[in-house]
Formats: sequence, structure tokens, C-alpha cells
Amino acid sequence: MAIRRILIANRGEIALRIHRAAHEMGIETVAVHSTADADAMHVRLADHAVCIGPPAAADSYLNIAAIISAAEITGADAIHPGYGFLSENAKFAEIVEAHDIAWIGPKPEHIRTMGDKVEAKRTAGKLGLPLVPGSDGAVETIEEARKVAEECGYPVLAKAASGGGGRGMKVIQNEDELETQISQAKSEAKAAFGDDTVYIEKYLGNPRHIEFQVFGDGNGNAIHLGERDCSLQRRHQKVLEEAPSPVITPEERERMGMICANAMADMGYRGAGTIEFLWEDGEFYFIEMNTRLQVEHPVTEAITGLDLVREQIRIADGKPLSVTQDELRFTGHAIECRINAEDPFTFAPSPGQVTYYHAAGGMHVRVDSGLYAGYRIPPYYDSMIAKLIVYGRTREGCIMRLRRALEEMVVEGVKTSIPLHEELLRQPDVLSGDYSIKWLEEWLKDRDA
Ligand code: MV4
Repeated sequence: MAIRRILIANRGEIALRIHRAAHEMGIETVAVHSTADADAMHVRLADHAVCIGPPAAADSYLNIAAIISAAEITGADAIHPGYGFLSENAKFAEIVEAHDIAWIGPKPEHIRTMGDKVEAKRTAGKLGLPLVPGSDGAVETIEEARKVAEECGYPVLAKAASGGGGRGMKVIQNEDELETQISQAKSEAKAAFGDDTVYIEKYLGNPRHIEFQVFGDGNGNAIHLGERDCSLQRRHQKVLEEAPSPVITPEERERMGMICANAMADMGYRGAGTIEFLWEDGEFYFIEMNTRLQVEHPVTEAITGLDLVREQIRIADGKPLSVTQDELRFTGHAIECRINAEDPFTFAPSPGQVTYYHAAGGMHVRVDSGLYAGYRIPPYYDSMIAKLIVYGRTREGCIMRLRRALEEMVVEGVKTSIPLHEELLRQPDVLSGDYSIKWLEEWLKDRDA
């Protein structure tokens, strides 16, 4: 019954993060890895390791048969998918459960619903979340699209139902562009996702990206863990995240947080989830829900004191959430810098051998990373090699400590985004918290010129 051995179906820092939570709970771990990751830190630390295929993710970290076989062979009684890879694959979740292995994630039906953006929006609306004005579901005809666009006013946005991460989106400035942009959105969506379903929304010109962390026990109980502001991004890749958002008051957090928690309770949501909103002129607009643990979860851990992976494992084990909403307090401020092996300003990938490594330390400084001196960063995967998470009593104190921690951090042999973060944390708009989803790309353009 109780979980004793978790297979970690992921790599890198998140595999290590899951291993740590498991060992702190007295649970054994099984690492699965590609041939390119044989000398990864999480493979070294895990109690058991199974090579599941060649470097290409499609043949290893996405190979369902190989992962299930590894679980069977090692006697794993649970699987944690981390983020990315198979984490939001409803079919995989069903297969895991069909093998009597505990799935450390949401119910497969909820993963499926939220994966379809039209279904997700309909569900969110029924549950009382505020929506971006737009079409009621998919738009089938140009006449219908024209009517919706007139109702909400140009510019509007055509979005692919199977999209996400910004793919399959087209801005429509006026009626003249309507037909061409919609047919372009449809053909791009068809090519990228095999599904040409498109819906329409009012285009928000300069919003922030603010997301609420939620947790459900699957039996109608749910809590919210406040919000994260993830507006500092480039090409849909987040660069720096913070909690709380500099623009959200405690009253607004309480109000929106309860709307989110009640929605999750109503749907019987299980496990960790993130409800993403655009925020403009004081209003929240639901865009998507992610049915997984997110990269930036540590900033929420820092201001709540809760171990989110531990909560995920408890829930998958049939235990209740370890805190009630009333017991939760949001204290201080946390910022995460994503450190990638790439040129800090051109963003060109920079894989290769790390010749020297020194992690930052000291009070309220956390480094989640599988790096060590001599490690070869493989060229096949995401370029994120470390996350630096810093906490402070105030936002100002947090930023001062973060600058100090970045100074201490040394990664030699490859280029990293450390210099980008050092420069960002000296920009007046970043210091004042006055930024939107467009800020970083515009700053980079001006910096170039
Ligand atoms: C939007 C939007 C403006 N208006 N929807 C991009 C990815 C997907 N998650 C939703 N996205 C957007 N939807 C309306 N009605 C602008 C974006 C958007 C964005 C959103 C969050 C974070 C970064 C972004 C970067 C560009 C566009």
C-alpha cells in the first residue's frame, strides 16, 4: 500500500529534487536515464538506475514501454514524472495506473481536459474562474469569428486548442486581417499538433503573467499556495520568477487564491497544479492550467515553508494534505534565477564540460542543480543547468542577497546566464517590479542597439 520505491521519470535538477524529497521520507528511488546521462548526479544518488535508451528523448525519457519495464524490473511502486517529458501525458498516467503503480500526479481525466485549451477554458469558466473575453469554444466559421471579434473589439488573438507555450497564436489587428490570420493559425495548428481547432480571444496588449499554485487531495479538498509572477520571459522561456507578485495585495491574493482553491475542490483535483492568468489593469484573466509541478515551484516553497514534492508524494499515497488553508502563511519574498548553459545575451546553447563549479551558499540561498566539476552537459536536452532561489524578509532584501549569491556562483567551461541575471538585477524596472511579459524582449532589443 504505502509507497516504498519511486521511479523518477525525468533527468537533471528536477530528478535530483524528487530524489531528495523521497529520501527525506524514507522512500527509495529508481533513476532512469539515457546513455547520455549515465554520469548524471541523480543517477549516482539514486538507489537503483536503469538505462532506458539512446540520447534522443523520444527514445528514452519519452519511451513509455521502456519506463514501465524499468518500473516492473526494479519493483518501483510509484512514478514521479517531474516536469516536461511525460508529465502531462494522460495516456502515460493511465498506463502507469493500469500497472498498479501509483501515479504521482493529477487524475488522467484532468490532465486530458486541461491539455485541450478549449476544454480547459470551458471548465475554468464553469468553475468560476475569470476568463479572457472571446469565443464560446472553437470558432467554426469566419462569420462566427467576425461576430466574436466585433463583440470584444480588435485586436483579437486566434489560438490553437492544442497549443500552449505560445505556439499556434496569431494576432488579428482588424477585420481585413481576420480571414488570412485565422486560416494561417489553423494550418499552423494542423501542422504542429494535428488539430486545426482554433478559438478567439480579446488580445491583451501589455499583461503580466501571474500564476496560482494549487493542491488538491482528489477527494474535494484543495488549497492555494499564493501566486508567482513569471512575467520576465523571452520567447516563452521564463528567465526569473518571484513570489509574491510585486503587484498583488494580500486582499487580492486571498480573493483570487480562494477562487482557485474552490475551483480545484469542486472538480476533485488531485495533486499539484498551476492556474495561469494574464493580469492587466488590476484584473485576472485565466489562460491555461498546468497539471504538473513547475520549474519555479521553489519560490512558493520559500514563502510557505511547504515541500511541494513531499505533498505530491503524500497525496499519491492516499494521505491528506499536510496543512489547511488557515494554517498557511505567506512570509517574505523569494526570487528564482534560471541558470542556463547558453550565451547570456544571444542565448546560443553552450553545452560542454564544466571545468570548475562553485555553488552559492549562505542564509536563505538554495541551489537546485546536478552540476559538479568535470560534468559534461549533454547537448541533447534543455539548457537549464541550475536554479538559484533566494529568500528575504522583503523584496529589497531578497534582491540584495540574490546579487550577492550570483557573485559567489562560479561555473567555468561553458557560458551561462549568470551575467544576464547580474545585469537584470540592476535595472530600475526590475528593482521596482514594474515589468510586463514584453519587458525582457524589449530591454534586450534596446541593449543590442
Ligand atoms: C494571450 C496573450 C494576450 N492576450 N492571450 C502565450 C502562451 C500562452 N500560454 C498564452 N499566451 C498569451 N496569451 C490573450 N488573450 C499573450 C500571451 C503571451 C504570453 C503569455 C504569458 C507569458 C508570456 C507570453 C508571451 C507572449 C504572449
